Amino acid sequence: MSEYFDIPQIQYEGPKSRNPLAFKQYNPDEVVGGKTMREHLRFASPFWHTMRGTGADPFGQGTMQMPWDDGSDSIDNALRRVDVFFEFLNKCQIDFYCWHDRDIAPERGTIPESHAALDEVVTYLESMQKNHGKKLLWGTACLFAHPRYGQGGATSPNLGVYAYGAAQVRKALECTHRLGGEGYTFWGGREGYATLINTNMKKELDHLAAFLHMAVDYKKEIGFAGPFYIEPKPQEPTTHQYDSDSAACLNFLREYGLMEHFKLNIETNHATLAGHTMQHELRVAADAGILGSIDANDGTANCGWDTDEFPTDLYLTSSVMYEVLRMGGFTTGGLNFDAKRRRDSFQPVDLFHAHIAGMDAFARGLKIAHAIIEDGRLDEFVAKRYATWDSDLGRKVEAGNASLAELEAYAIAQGEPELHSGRQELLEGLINQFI
Ligand code: XUL
Ligand code: CO
Repeated sequence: MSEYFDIPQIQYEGPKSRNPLAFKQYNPDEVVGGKTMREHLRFASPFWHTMRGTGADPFGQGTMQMPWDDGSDSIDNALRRVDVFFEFLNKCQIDFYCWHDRDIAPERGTIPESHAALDEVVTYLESMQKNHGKKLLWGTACLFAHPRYGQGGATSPNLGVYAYGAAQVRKALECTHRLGGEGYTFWGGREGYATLINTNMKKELDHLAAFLHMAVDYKKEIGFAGPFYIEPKPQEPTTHQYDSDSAACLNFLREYGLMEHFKLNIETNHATLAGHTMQHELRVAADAGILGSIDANDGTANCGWDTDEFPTDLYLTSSVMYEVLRMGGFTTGGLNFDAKRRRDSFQPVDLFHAHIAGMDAFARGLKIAHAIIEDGRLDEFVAKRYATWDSDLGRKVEAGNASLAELEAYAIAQGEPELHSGRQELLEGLINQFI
């Protein structure tokens, strides 16, 4: 196989290294808290950004140099992209990847022809995974790029479009299963509305739930054991996306009896668009027992766009890894860099710089989060803050067995409660000791 990148495999050289093509923090086999970094972090690269991202934006054409890509929608070109991608994964020491059906294979004029094109590429991916020891973190179907999905896929007002989407999801699920995918993601890019004036929201949500129930049925039929993920995002491209944040997803899943079949795949820039921190979104999901996987990126503060930047902020990566460690680590999930290089980072080597920066930031975040947990002062403070609940009455309330009258009697007997400081600034300083 010919080489497309004149770059050696990236190695760990330690924090003092000045080699731009070396890891400074990510040392795959180094053990942190009983597991190697590789096992903790489960990095994935997304086919759509890494291989198909052209750098085009609403104001200008693509900028990325991709000498291997002839720009055609031929199968040859699709297979060559797979070669390039696997060389990249190997050289960056990334064990997992993710795809949309339409990133890896071209759409043809009819559904059977598109399925056949996808099968050809998936057959090749299967052999490449085997030869290179790589795994599919998750697959997904793109129900948002083609003009037919302009008004939604599983929430389209048009049954014909809905059926088309069903055909695509059925096939993408089959392919994910064939590739031993660890999970399968639903991101409802256009599952929402542009305006309520022309929208029957109740009908669209009912249709979305029916669609997902059919996907669950199909998953059982083919024996796909991995979880389904919903990826929340509040808007863009829609004005309002139904899966707007973790809490909205939880409500939807509970309302429609889908909780046991789904986890969430949470993305940083989607959290910030929803007006939340990433840590908030992760905590909401983890507390409900459905934090599945992470789309690891970042956005520009105060910019209302999903800029999908590589995550390099240590405060962010530490808080993410704190939540991941707190829930006991990933099972099927991982850290998928749903991130793209800036438009002016147009050379192939920039792909490496971007992934190295993200991987190093998460390796450091892992160590920081682990050290904070080992230190114990933060968790101890939080536990103490709720100490009054470790009493007979506290336990009674928590078990749902107390009454307002009983609490009133307690309040009268106790008098004005003694308050304790929340010590936010002290704790922020404490966290900085580790960063
Ligand atoms: C879009 C986005 C998607 C999903 C998969 O904002 O994050 O790439 O991750 O469809
Ligand atoms: Co994403």
